[in-house]
Parts: sequence; structure tokens; C-alpha cells
Amino acid sequence: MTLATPTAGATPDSTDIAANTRVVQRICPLCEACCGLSLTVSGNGAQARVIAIRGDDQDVFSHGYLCPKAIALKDLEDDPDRLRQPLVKRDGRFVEASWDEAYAEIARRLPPLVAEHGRDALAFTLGNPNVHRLGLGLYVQRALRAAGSRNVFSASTLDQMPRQLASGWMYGHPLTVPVPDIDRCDFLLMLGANPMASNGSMWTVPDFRGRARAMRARGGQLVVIDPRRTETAGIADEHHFIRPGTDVFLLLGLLNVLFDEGLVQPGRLAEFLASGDTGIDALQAAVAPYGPERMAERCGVPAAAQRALARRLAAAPRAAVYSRIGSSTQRFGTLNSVLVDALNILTGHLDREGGAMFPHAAAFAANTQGKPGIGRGLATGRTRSRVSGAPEVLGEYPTSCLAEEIETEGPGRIRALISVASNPVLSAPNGARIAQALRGLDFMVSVDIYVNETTQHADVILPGLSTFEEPHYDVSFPQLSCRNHARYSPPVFAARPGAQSEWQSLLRIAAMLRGEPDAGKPGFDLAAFDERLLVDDLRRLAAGVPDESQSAMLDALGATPGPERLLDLALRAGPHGDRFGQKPGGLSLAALKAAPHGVDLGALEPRLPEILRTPSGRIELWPAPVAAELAAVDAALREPPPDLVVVGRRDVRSNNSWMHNLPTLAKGPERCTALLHPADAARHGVQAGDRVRLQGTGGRSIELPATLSDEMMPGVVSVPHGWGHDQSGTRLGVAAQRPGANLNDLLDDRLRDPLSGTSVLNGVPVTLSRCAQG
Ligand SMILES: Nc1nc2c(c(=O)[nH]1)N[C@H]1C(S)=C(S)[C@@H](COP(=O)(O)OP(=O)(O)OC[C@H]3O[C@@H](n4cnc5c(=O)[nH]c(N)nc54)[C@H](O)[C@@H]3O)O[C@H]1N2
Ligand SMILES: Nc1nc2c(c(=O)[nH]1)N[C@H]1C(S)=C(S)[C@@H](COP(=O)(O)OP(=O)(O)OC[C@H]3O[C@@H](n4cnc5c(=O)[nH]c(N)nc54)[C@H](O)[C@@H]3O)O[C@H]1N2
Ligand code: SF4
Ligand SMILES: [Mo]
Repeated sequence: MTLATPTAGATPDSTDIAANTRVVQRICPLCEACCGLSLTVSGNGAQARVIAIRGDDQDVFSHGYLCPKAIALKDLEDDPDRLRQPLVKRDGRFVEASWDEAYAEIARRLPPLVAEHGRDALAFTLGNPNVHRLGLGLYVQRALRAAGSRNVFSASTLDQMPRQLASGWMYGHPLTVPVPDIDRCDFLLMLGANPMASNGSMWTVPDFRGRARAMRARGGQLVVIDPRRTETAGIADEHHFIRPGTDVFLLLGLLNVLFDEGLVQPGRLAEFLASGDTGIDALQAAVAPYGPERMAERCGVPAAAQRALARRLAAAPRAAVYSRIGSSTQRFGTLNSVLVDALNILTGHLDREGGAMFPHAAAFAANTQGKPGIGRGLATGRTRSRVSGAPEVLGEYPTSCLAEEIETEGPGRIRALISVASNPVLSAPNGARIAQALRGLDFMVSVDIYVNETTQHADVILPGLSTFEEPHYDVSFPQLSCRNHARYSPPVFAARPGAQSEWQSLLRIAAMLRGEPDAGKPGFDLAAFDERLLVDDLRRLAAGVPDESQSAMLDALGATPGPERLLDLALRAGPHGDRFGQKPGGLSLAALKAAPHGVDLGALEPRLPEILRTPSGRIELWPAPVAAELAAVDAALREPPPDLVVVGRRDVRSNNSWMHNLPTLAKGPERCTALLHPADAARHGVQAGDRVRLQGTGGRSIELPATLSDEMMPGVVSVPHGWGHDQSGTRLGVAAQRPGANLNDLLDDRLRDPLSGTSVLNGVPVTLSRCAQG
């Protein structure tokens, strides 16, 4: 698909434009599909503007695909509410400040707080754009290391932490995540994902629709398991409703059938599997009690359908099971992720062409570093959160613990916060409580581009450059891509004079937290500090390499500070890299700059056992903490299903909480609605368009219009998250016109998957009533 955007008010004369335009390539930073775009830019210097955005037909990976959000990049560039200058709060009001003033304010207030109350008194919240911006993602790590706080919270515990934990336990690294090799697959079973709206997640698959169509044209089949007959179900061969929160029962049922009917055929995988308590026999014993007939009653997928699915999965030459956020943000999220992989393993589809395969990224992938085939594995719970005792997972505590850690007095209480591209007031359960907690902080900094529901509580807001002013390379998504590739985008425009990148702000904060002399003052030598940290990185990466060679490598990386140098290092030292000249023709930043449409690194290839980093050097099919979950599964089986539960929903023209201020996307039908089955509506006396009140078990409620469709499973209401832009104190002019309601005000912050700390965002009981009219 190729969409062109008409020029917004800037087409005085087409010949003028033609004479003065150029086309540049750019990877879209908005979602995990990472589409290659072609931008038409007119004018030069400060007058330069993007006048058209299309898919880049020559992109080696996305081949011209793009979605409507890409067009809104222009709106984002022009959005008058997007911050260009730091804000500092004076007497309760934000005033524009110079960068020097903003840094001075942080230097004045933050280090003394940490000195007095300890490192854990400073917390971080990290949001989704950290994985979409090169400088943010790399340099936030520098700030975190400098801070040394245990109180790190991120969107991961509202999202994919269960998947990462499962991977860490099974394969040894949390980013060793198998993805469907859709281009060669014949049978794809999908749970809790709607890539037609989301464009894919933990699976970088631009043009999912085109690839799914091609699969079906080859005779392949797509089966979707979802409590809503989604857009993805709409293009599938088969869809089954599932009662929200019960994927665990279905997955246990499917595994049970595999053993029961003698369908277990791991093939070559058998030699890589651990034995004993974490092996196949242990799994077989574990799933024996969960026959599909018994599971059907609770999950809603008939036993015959379960048996048929298991048989098709086993019989398909090339097949994959894939699950995403619907199955992740549940009480048994981690267990679900393990069971999904177990299905792929027992049917021999893991690490095999057309199955669930491991990408081989050119840079930053831990599973391409260190000794192949064996490693330290993943430990959790090295520390516990102060109030609830939640275990640390990947160096984080559950985001649903943030408020209590601010509210609860005592040593180690959070008194200061740095929010980096995160909006937990809308993204996390019980957002109102988080907002209240933020008001109680002594000091808060936001590295963010809007004054929104969260950042309005900050004392200082540091905005970054616009996305077009920065280089781009996806650190994470080539590690999750359906085909191997490496693509880099240079800045489209030069940065405005005096503006600071996010990497500069984060590095400045890191310097302050490390007590670097004069780190808060105008003359601070940030470049020298950057260089020192780079040298440390290089020493770690090139341990054992002689000093002269390390110096030569450093010289080769050049003297320009910032993320591009780190990228160059990662590419050159990576598995496809030029090894600083040892592998001529290998990748480097220069090589990527010479390939504006990207470098194709081929179809996914089998990576076992080289990819493993578990202490045993084997796949831990049935990790002990997961096996221990079955007692809780049995208890859940005995509980009666709730009358009505809420699930989430994504729309292709929206993105979490932060793209509602862009006019191109904001127009059209109201998106924040409660989508109900007509029978549920009738039961509650609700008609289409009525305003309804949804109330959570905590007593909090939201009001929003109802839309009715039999695409919903009866007993389930679907509400998108990220809305509720009616709070005073924000600067989101467009979003405020149609604010919607905050689903997360309803949800219960005490509900989570105890293994990963991930919030339960789906299948939460609610009551429905019709609001009084008028
Ligand atoms: N009920 C429910 N809740 C959910 C979900 C759900 O499905 N249901 N989904 C969850 C998921 S998957 C996620 S990932 C989280 C997301 O949670 P968050 O990451 O907290 O939410 P976002 O809306 O992505 O907010 C991004 C923030 O980054 C800022 N921002 C945008 N671009 C930039 C930039 O270039 N630089 C900087 N510095 N800041 C920028 C925005 O202004 C905003 O403050 O929400 C979760 N919450
Ligand atoms: N347009 C758009 N794209 C996005 C985003 C966005 O907000 N808008 N957000 C981005 C982010 S941060 C992420 S993490 C990804 C998420 O990408 P996806 O995981 O594809 O997310 P959703 O589109 O929310 O699809 C989740 C599906 O799970 C279903 N579901 C709910 N509960 C259950 C359940 O208990 N069991 C099962 N089997 N299904 C259930 C829901 O009905 C929904 O259809 O999308 C990314 N892309
Ligand atoms: S699918 Fe995602 S990456 Fe592709 S154009 Fe749309 S928002 Fe950008
Ligand atoms: Mo997410």
C-alpha cells in the first residue's frame, strides 16, 4: 500500500516545489513494524519541510508498506503543543527556560535529594518510545547505571515482560524470542494479538496483511483466538472466541492433546532439550490433568476444536503458534508464554523454516555475544520491592508498585522521579492513584515532548529533537523481525540551533548523578564524558583484545559524540560486522549509510544450539517457577467465571496514549467506546450510542458511549486504553476536544502475574450500567 499525503497549505507552485525538493528515506519510529518511508522534503536549512510521506517501495524489508500513522509524522513535526524548549515550574506554573537553566534546576535539586535519602529515593519510569528512539534507548541506560536505583518501572510490566521472562528462563536471554516465519509458514495459530490494528508486536512484520494473504494464497491457514472477532480474525480462516484471561486453560488443553494422542514430535529439537524436572516428561506429567473437555468449560473453546487445532498444528509441515498482549497481560502471562513455546517445541516447529524462529540481528543482540550455546541464564528476585515485596525482574519492579512506593513512608521511599517518555497516569492501572502519588514527590523531571497527564506533575520537562532531526536505527526490532535486515536513517533536517537531543539530556543527568564536577553548569564537557563511557564500553566488549587494537578501534569510531558511535561499534563488533577491517565487506555504520533502502540479511535461519545462554546449555522446557504455577491454575479453575469482563482494543489510527493530538489521526468516528455484544446491551437496557458507566471491583468507574457488535463474545466488553485527556493542567489542545475515558482508572493495580510483575489488563471483572440521559 502506498499512501501519499497532500501538501498542507504549502503548494504555491508545483514547479517551485519540483525544483526545490528531494526524496529521502526514513524508518518510521512509531510502531514495531519499522516501515521504511520515502519523504519528499522541500526547501533548505530552516525552511526545509516534509511535504509528502510514502512507503519506500525499495525498502529491503517493508517494500513500500505504511499505515495511516506514518502520515501523521508530519502533524507531529508541526504540532504546536509539542515542546521545543525546556519547561521549568516556577510557583506552580511551567515557564519556558533555557537549557542551561533547566540543567541548573536539576543539578540544584536532584543530587542533594539522592545524597540525603539514598539512591533508591530516585525512581525512573520508562515508556514505550524508549524502544523507538535510538538516542533515548541507548542513553537512558547510561542514566540508569549512573543512578543505581532499584526503583525502575517501565511499560514492560504493562506489556511483554511475561514473554521476555519466559525466553530468559527457557533459552537464557530475555530477547531470545521466537517469531513466526510467516513468509514460509503454512499454519499460524494466533492468540491475543490483532496485528491488523497493531501492526504486530514482539514480531516485526511490516505489511502483516500482505504476508498473511500470501500465506493463505499458498494454501496456508490463519487461526485467531480472541474474545473479539477482530480485524485480524476477519482475514483469518478460522476464529474462536475465548473467555478473557483463560488462555492458560486452552494452552494446557492443547498440550494435553499432543501427549494424549501421541502427537509429540520434537524432531531435531529433542537433543537440545533439558531432561528431568524441566524436560518433556515433567511437562507431560504436568499437563495430564488438563484434558480439553474439562478446559472447554472454562475457556469457551470447544473440546473438539481444541483437538482439531492440536492435530493441525502437529500435522502441518511448517507452523507456528504466536501470542501477544491479550495473553500476556493476564494472571498467567508468563505461564502462557512458556506454554506457547512448548507447543512450538513439541510439534517440532521451533527454530525451523516456516515455524517460530530466532532472528539474527546485526547489532545489540545479547544472544550473538559471549560464548555460544551456554550462559548465565536469567535470575529474578535478586531484590524485592519495599512495600509489596514484588521480585525484581530484568532490573525492574512492577509499574503497578510505583504509587505505593511513593506513598508509603519509611527508608527507601521514592521522593524523586525521572519519567522518560512514559505516561503511567494513562497507561497503568489506577492511574488516578499514580497522579495523586506524583503530586507528593519532592522533585520530578520528565524527558518528554508533551505536557500530558503525567508530565504535568514534573518540575522540569526536557523535550527532545523532532524525530526528523535525529538519526534512526532500531536497537530492539531487528531482534524480533520476520526477516534479517539492517537499516539506518540519517537525520532529515539539521537540528535547530541550541536544541538538545535526548541523549544529551540523559547523559547530562547521568553526569550529575555520578557526581561529575560542574555537570550542571553551562561549560560542562559532555563530549569528554561521552568519550569516557565509550571507552568503558569498548573495554568490556573487547576484553582480551590488545590495547593497541582497542585504541585503533576507538580511532575508527571517530570523535563525534552520541549514539551513532555506539551504533557503529555494535554493528562492527556484531555477527555481520566488519570487525574493524578483519571482515572486509562486513557491516558498519558507513556501510549502512551507503544503503539508504537498507541491507537485507536473508531469511531467518535455524540458530539452535548456538543461540542458547542457559546454564545447562539446553532449552529449559518447563522452568521450575512456571511449573509451580499449576496450583494457582487449579484454584482459578474452581472459580466461577465473572458475569462481565473488560478487555483492551487497539485502533490503527491511535497509538497508546500519545498520538491523540495529531489532527490527521484524531478525526473520524469516536474511538474510545465500550464495544458490547447486543445481548449484553439488551440485558442492561443499553442501546447503541447510549453513554454507559463501567465500574471496576475497586469501585472506580468511567463513562463512555456504547457501540454494539456481535464481533464481541457475550460477557466481554472491549475498551481501548490511553484515553482520558480531560485532565486540567495538560497542553494537548486537539486531544482535549475528544478526550475519551481512561480505561486504566477502572483497572485494579493489585492484580498482576506474580512471576513477571505484569499487570492484569485483560479479563478484569466490571459492572455495566446505562447513564441517565441528558
Ligand atoms: N489497559 C491497558 N493499558 C495498557 C495497555 C493495554 O493494552 N491496556 N497497553 C500497555 C502497553 S503495551 C504499553 S507499551 C504501555 C505504554 O505506556 P507508556 O509508554 O507510558 O505510554 P505511551 O502512550 O506510549 O506514552 C509515551 C510517552 O512518551 C512521550 N513521547 C512520545 N514521543 C516521544 C519522543 O520522541 N521522545 C520523548 N522523550 N517522549 C516521547 C509521550 O508524550 C508520552 O508521554 O501502555 C500499557 N497500558
Ligand atoms: N495502532 C496501534 N498500534 C499499536 C499500538 C497502538 O496503541 N495502536 N500499540 C503498540 C504497542 S505498545 C503494543 S504492545 C502492540 C500490541 O499489539 P497486539 O498484541 O497485537 O495488541 P492488540 O491490538 O491490543 O491485540 C490484543 C488482542 O487481544 C485480545 N484479547 C484480550 N484479552 C484476551 C484474552 O484473554 N485472551 C486472548 N486470546 N485474547 C485477548 C483483544 O481482544 C485484542 O484483539 O501494539 C503496538 N501497535
Ligand atoms: S505500521 Fe507502524 S512503522 Fe509502519 S507506517 Fe504504520 S506506524 Fe509506522
Ligand atoms: Mo506495548
